Amino acid sequence: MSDRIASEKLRSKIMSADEAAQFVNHGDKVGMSGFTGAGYPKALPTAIANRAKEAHSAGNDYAIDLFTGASTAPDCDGVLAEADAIRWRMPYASDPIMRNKINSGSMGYSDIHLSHSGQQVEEGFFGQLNVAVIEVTRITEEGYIIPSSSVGNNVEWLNAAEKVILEVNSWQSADLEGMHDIWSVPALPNRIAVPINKPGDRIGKTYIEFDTDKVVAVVETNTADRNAPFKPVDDISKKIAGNFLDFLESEVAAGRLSYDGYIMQSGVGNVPNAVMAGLLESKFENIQAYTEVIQDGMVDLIDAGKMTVASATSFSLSPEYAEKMNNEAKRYRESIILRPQQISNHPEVIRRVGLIATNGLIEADIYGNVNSTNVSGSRVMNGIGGSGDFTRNGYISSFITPSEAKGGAISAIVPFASHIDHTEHDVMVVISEYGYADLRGLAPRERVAKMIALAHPDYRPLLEEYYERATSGDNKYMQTPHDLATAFDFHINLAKTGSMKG
Ligand code: 0RQ
Repeated sequence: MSDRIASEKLRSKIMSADEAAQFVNHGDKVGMSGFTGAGYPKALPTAIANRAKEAHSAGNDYAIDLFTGASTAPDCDGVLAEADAIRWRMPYASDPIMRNKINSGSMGYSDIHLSHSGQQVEEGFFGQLNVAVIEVTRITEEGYIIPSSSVGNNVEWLNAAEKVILEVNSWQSADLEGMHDIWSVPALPNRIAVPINKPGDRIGKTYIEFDTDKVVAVVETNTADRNAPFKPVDDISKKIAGNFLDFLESEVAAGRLSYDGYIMQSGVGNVPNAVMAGLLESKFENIQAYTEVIQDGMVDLIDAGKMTVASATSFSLSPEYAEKMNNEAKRYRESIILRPQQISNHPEVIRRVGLIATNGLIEADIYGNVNSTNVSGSRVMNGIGGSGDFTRNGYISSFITPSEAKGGAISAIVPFASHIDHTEHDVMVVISEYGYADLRGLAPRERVAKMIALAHPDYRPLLEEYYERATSGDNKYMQTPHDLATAFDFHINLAKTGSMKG
């Protein structure tokens, strides 16, 4: 038995994952830990998937509604989706099997701002949460928990659920203890200000207190987080990173930023990781992060002495860096803070610290509306995640993207975004390998040439032709000119011919 369970009371609840899964019934709403491949339960998802398969082969219904912090991994979202064990899911998912189920219509998906998700469940927007399944590093003598490699919505799920199942994962470094900062947002109407003024402020406890009488099972595991490796930094990503740095330099030249005053938020993905590699070589020092995920590039910045503090809710590391974090968590906990996602993504704190938000996109239109979620307006990629929390509330919002996807068949700059997550009112700077478009202070028509200059040269004439049409003929309104009859020709071409070029 693991020496990580100090509570006598909870030791008596230790059982196998299959036994624990008997507490999860058809129709239950289940809140699991987990955020971008870190800190998700490793044993219960497979045990629940097996229950579903058995029920289905006996001709019975079995499906749960699944709530998490954000995406998980193949051995959580993947196994559950493959077994058709999920009816509905929130607030973010990136697993390919699950994506297919969602896009084929066999699974429901509510794509929700990550900062909203926990409070909406606690307030009962989705009904009663039945079970919380939470991975932990250690259980204290009082039965309180030390979270593992993510905090996510754990506090909210533990508060809201009727029953709690804990997975104690001895693969997670015991030295993670001390890295977490747990502070709960009081329920309405008793809200108070979140007392964080700087990314490095610690305001809470290193463990989560909850009603331990709700614990029905404790399951022991020893399994790695399944983090995926990042793609190597290619030429296009390097150019995007260079253009992003040019933009930061222009803010320094304008007197709005100093070389030691950059506070970063960075989305997950290959391009954001490349930007961080670019920062390693830059003049920026004492960088701070108030963000939601810590990826390899941030660990490199900490190691190089370029980043002093990183506040987030989770890790999203390659397997190599996850191993490194596990071995050296004691050192890293000096400069890394993991908070509940309601705090890491809190609009009030984001606005106060004055960070520069940088996220990826699927497409942006010539006026600066951004689609982060739905390919051709209807096929979900991952979800909005925290991009809305940071874009809307950051001091400056920026988006980074290659000008094309799928070998040139898709342009990232389109006449009219086919789905809009971040409106022209929120989007300030867009960056591709061809430069950056600073949209601040520009009326919609003044943005067009800057946005078209970000597109691949093959697409620029098509975009110019569209704008010409939008500002001529019967199209007489000039605030945000559109030619509605052809506004989605790029997407229609893609569907018909496999290329937006037609
Ligand atoms: O797919 O690898 O199969 O070719 O999307 O694209 O260029 O590697 O870029 O990793 O930064 O992801 C918007 C998806 C960009 C991401 C998105 C395809 C492309 C490739 C990945 P392949 P890249 P990135 C913090 C903030 C929303 C959530 C968010 C995202 C794959 O940034 O999910 O910002 N953002 N959260 O080919 C079809 C297009 C495409 C396209 C890219 N127009 N059409 N496919 N792709 N553009 C994190 C959290 O909140 C948790």
